[in-house]
Amino acid sequence: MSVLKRIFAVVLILSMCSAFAACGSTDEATPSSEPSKSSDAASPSNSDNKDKKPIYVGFVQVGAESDWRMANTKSMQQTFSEANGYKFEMVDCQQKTDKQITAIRDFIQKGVDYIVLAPNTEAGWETVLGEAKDAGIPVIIVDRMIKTSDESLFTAWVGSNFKKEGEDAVTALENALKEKGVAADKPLNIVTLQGTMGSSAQIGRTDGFAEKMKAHSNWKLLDKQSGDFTQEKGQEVMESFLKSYKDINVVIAENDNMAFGAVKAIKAAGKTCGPKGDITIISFDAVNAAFKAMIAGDIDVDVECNPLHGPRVEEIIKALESGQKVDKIAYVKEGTFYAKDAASTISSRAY
Ligand code: GZL
Repeated sequence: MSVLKRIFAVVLILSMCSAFAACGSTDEATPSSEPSKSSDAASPSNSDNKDKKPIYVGFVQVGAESDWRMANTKSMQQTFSEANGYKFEMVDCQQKTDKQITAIRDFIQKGVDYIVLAPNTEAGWETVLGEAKDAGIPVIIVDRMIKTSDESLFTAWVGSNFKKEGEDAVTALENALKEKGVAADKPLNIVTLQGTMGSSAQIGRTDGFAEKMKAHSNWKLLDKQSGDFTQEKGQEVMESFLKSYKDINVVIAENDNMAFGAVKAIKAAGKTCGPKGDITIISFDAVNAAFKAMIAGDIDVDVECNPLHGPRVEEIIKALESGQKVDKIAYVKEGTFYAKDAASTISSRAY
């Protein structure tokens, strides 16, 4: 080989080596308990946003059991879009906690940057969240809570105060009865359609209502049974209650879809419900269809449970990405809505 060719070959090899060295320094958004350093100024190729690797978010969703859940899913999908700089994968776990545990392990294998978990029930999370912690993947919990003594297993939780919601339902019932002109000392027979047993939404609402209703010695809880937060099961349970008890005065439905099922069962039994009906219905969630049911005169009051967690979770992730500390626990603000106000309020509702 001539001297000139040798010099050219050496120059070519040296320039190729320096090119490979530059590629190796691109910062991969690797999953870690530390915020990813994708915006690290040291790697000039990342200084421009569009070159940033999308943040990989794995969302372990309860299921698609209710209007509330669909609104929750929509909020997460709209927030963690590709256009917003995310790679977003969601697993619908069909209200099965074991499917959620499997989904978390899959996301660990995939090396996501963040795991967002909407836990179906409170128990059974310590082993799998320990695996996520060992893999250095932050876990953000939304909506319901997990039962654990080790708070290092999750980075942050954002959701509702379910016990307060249950207590608010007692106040809602007191006001609904006043609205109807029912004497405060009239004996009342109450049945409760409970949510998914063992979920913090069910536990909080059931316990919160039961504790605060003790102030009313004339209120009697005839029965409570789970309708699993679905309309179909809510209707089935209400049908069985109507067969067992001839004098039900109040239904506490731990979500709107079970309330919709209860309304169908009550009407099919030839009875009436709502502000002008025999049976008072207090529900939870306050989804759009429930406002329509209040306007139609079927439901008396709705205790809100806000599903729009997407922006709240994004705020947490952005803070973590920039190395800021985040609150371990954050409750969302919620209100109570009465049938008489439903028509004037529905247009302002976000879900
Ligand atoms: C409450 C949420 C509950 C809703 C139901 O935060 O977990 O699950 O009340 C949903 O509608 O199914």
